Amino acid sequence: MQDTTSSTGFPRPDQQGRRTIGWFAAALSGLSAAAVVLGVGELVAALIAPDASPFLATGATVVDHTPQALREFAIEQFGTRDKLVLFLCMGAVMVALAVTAGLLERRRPYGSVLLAGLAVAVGIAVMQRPDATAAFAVPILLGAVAGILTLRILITRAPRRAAPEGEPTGEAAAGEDTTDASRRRFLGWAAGAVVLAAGSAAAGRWVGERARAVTADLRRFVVPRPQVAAAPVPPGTDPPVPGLTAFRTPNDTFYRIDTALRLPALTSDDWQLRIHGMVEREIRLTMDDLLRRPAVEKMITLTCVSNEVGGDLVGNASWIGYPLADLLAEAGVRPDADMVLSTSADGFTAGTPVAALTDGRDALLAVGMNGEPLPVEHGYPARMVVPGLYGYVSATKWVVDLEITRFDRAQAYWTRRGWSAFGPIKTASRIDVPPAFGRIAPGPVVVAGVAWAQHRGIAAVEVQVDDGPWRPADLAPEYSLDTWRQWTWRWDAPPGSHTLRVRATDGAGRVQTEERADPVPDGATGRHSRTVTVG
Ligand SMILES: Nc1nc2c(c(=O)[nH]1)N[C@H]1C(S)=C(S)[C@@H](COP(=O)(O)O)O[C@H]1N2
Ligand SMILES: [Mo]
Repeated sequence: MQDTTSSTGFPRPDQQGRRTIGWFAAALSGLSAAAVVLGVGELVAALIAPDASPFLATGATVVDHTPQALREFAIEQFGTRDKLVLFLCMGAVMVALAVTAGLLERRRPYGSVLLAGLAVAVGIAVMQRPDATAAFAVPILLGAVAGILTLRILITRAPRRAAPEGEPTGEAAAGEDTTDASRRRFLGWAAGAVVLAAGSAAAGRWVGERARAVTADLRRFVVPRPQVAAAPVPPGTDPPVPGLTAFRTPNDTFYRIDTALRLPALTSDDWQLRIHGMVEREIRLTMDDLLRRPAVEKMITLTCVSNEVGGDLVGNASWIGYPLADLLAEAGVRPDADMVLSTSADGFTAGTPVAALTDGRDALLAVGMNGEPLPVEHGYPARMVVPGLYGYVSATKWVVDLEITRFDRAQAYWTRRGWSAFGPIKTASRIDVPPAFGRIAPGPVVVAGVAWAQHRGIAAVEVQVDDGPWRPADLAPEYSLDTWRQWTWRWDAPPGSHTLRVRATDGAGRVQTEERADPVPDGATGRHSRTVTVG
């Protein structure tokens, strides 16, 4: 093989005084580039999607696609070391491909093309993961970009030697025409690349370890047994209508809203809550301090202010925790204070009226959700839950600090961005069935949905067909003022296209307004409607 490479690393066949890169420098360039792909990929994955680690996700996909016979053979041969063998095999393949990429890159950027192709293959493998989202493509993408840049930079800086026509490039000849200085410079660049790769991988590991530590801590966390359990859910609370939202929302389908790009990694040992500001005495609570107190369990429906009319940013769970009123009483809130500014481990803040926490409603510092520890994405190890207020002014997850202050002194995260300082939940109702733009048969049909007006309660729900009269729907038994209510309405559907509309009346007798309003600044209003074709 004969190399004709210009000093920029690109071949110029017509160039006189042909120069070439030795195989060692080329292989080292390829290996360094591959290391950078993996290192950067690992770090980006740890930051945004831990399960998208290019190396591990590819390994997992390989395992998933290993024929059963080979898998059994591997387990039989290597026992519990089967994973190590897999990683060694993957490593060997990677080294071979990296060296190939480096050697190819000497003539034309074919090595870069090879790396890009491999990145696509790894990307496809990563996207095979069962929990894959669009974010899973990002680590390998950024890793590949960094790796290809590394390869280009190293190849253009690799020492060259004269390659007289007809003389093969070989080990013995490599470096003949290179000065020690240029060789040292190249090794410096290669070392830089390896340090970058190792540093990224180590940083990724560190971040990943922290996330794993929290997962392990969460698994060990024993939710306190409440002294006062939530009232039992009365029969009939869940009318048996397919497609109707259940009274209790499971943790894994509970809506999630927060500003966290990466979930805060807070173990219960690291957690502390500081209550300070306009108080008689500042308090600091560890999780052990908290767990020694009597816990209660309350069913509370949470809603996001960003929920559109008919939207699903609402969910109902039982929360196990400690009345915030007791904690505030212990600190002694000064009479001129009117706001509790809560801060999360990641710097989010919410401003809650002191009154909403002390007027007797079930405002909790929660550590349990539906009988389990709070899932990390819902605030592990502790969060606030306040009936009747939108989440952005009350439901701080990963809460670590309560500052007692005043609305004329402090502003919270969303208030600074144009949302209202106060966020009482507005009366709302939603049609779940029949589905939007569905086609149904004429005759008896059950229309059903949910309605909520937390801490005021739902007194009535009515349904209107086209421009007809409002008809009362059947309400499921009321669990409490702080939870949503399922409703059903029997309709004798005539053929044609019809619009169903719903409205609720809250416990104070106020009918849900038909006036349309955007979520900004304090919650959407308007009536949910659904058009169906009957026939
Ligand atoms: N730390 C933190 N807590 C937060 C938020 C946030 O962005 N960061 N968002 C709030 C908003 S807007 C809502 S609606 C609720 C949602 O709680 P969930 O994700 O458990 O449903 O959390 C609240 N608590
Ligand atoms: Mo929200």
